Amino acid sequence: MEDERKLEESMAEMSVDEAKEAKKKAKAEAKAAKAAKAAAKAAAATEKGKKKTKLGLSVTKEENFGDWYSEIVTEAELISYYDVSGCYILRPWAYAIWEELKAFFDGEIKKLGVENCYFPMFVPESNLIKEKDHVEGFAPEVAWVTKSGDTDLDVPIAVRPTSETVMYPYYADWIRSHRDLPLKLNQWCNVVRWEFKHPTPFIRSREFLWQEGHTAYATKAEADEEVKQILDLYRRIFEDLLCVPVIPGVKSEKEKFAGGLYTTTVEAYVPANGRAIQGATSHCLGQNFAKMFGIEFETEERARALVWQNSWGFTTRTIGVMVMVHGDDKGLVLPPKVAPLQVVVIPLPFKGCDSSVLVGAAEELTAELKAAGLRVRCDARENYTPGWKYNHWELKGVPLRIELGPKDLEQRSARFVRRDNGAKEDVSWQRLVEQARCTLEQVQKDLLDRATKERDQNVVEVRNWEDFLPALDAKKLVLAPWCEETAVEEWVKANSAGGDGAMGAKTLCIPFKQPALPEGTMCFAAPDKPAKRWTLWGRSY
Ligand code: 86X
Repeated sequence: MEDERKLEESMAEMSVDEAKEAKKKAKAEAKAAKAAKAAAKAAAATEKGKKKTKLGLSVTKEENFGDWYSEIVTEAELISYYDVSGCYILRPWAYAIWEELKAFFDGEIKKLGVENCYFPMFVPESNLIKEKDHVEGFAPEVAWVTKSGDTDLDVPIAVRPTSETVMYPYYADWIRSHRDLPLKLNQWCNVVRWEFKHPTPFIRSREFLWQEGHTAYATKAEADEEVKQILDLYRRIFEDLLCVPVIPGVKSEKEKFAGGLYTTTVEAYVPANGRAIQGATSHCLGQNFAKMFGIEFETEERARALVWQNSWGFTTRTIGVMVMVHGDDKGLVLPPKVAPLQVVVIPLPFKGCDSSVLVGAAEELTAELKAAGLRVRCDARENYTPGWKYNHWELKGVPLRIELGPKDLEQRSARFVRRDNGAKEDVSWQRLVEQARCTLEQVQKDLLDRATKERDQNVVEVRNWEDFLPALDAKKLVLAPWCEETAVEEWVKANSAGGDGAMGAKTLCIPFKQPALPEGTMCFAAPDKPAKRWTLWGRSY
């Protein structure tokens, strides 16, 4: 009540627009706080539910996907909620996955000649403003430092929401001649965007980790080539590492990064709620930023020219997408290539059997797998039962469990149990390493295959408006011939928002892989306009 009154008072001194903005912000803050409370409540309910059922999760993925997700990310010890709404602690289990993604991408961009660097996280007010068009729409999301102790700073300093305005003044300085090109820099860092939409761990947080690549070339052709190469690395992060199929394509004019020339993207699908999610983006910025920041060079012919620039990024959101796609009612299901632990070995002591021999053998097998380069742990803890350990490591998503009981010991074999499908197999010690490798490879392949089948079943081709909404409401992504007019895109969005609060559909991308488009095909949403290309639509994050 008191807060509300204060807000009203201070609003009296603002312009109408400012007051509107402040009111919107306060409302959104209240909403975010409410969401955080709900999450905490869900976590408390989990505690209760678990005690009753003794199972890891208190809701199924199908029953309540939102609660399932909140629970799984905390119960599997990926994240902890933090006291600032929209900010999360990345615990070692999540950070180790991030490190795997990072190692892959970092190695690949180095092969392309990209160098790593680090720029400050603070943006002077004057730099941020230089770049008006690009910043304008984002302004409400920028976080500012205005004080040190209780003294106001002379000039407020922004916290980077992305680093174009931090880096490009220096590009203008460093680039003089065609001999200084190409310039290819990348940084691994955190960024802050003070979003007011409902926050979700990994998927939408106010601070997140990412890499941002910023490159400059003498020619558009070189820039175009790199945009594609980077997008393909993003595709590989999703498909080859996270086992999540993606659709690569180009964004519509409405959905592209406004400061750039064109935006390419990889788009993923979350079957549980039928929503699409942008996986990563690779932009060709054209010469827009070069003009704004004066990034010019002298050509071989001694002429002045503007550089062609790209920027590209992927974030910790990738982890959230993987959790949503593969997780099940027992917990996480981790693809072997990114799993912090790929194998857990569990000795099964039995009454009347010498457990020290059993544990010794389990530890030997563990050492052998480790020596072969696998990420393995032997869980021989005596204060937990085997059943508890099964649940625990299933919740954490470890791809392969190896059980060793007295019978196995006798037969010099071990029991393999796959996390993804529960398949069991007895393997002789002689073939242990070979079989473990082979099983993990099979899991990696099967996860992508299954997710691809499911995704493919949920992308439908639609040729007219009548079929569009029913497909969306059946949780599909829709591929439809479109005239590529922004007004039609806006009309579709407005007319696909459900009465039940379902959001409107957006264009996700114009896929590079296009079905045939017969001459004379009309736009699905504007039947008087010729269609230009098949476009992917969906309700999205
Ligand atoms: C767009 C563009 C681009 C480098 C990437 O997508 C990959 C890595 N950057 C980022 N974007 C903004 O430019 C932006 C700017 C401000 Cl001021 C903001 F508050 C939020 C933003 N969000 C996205």
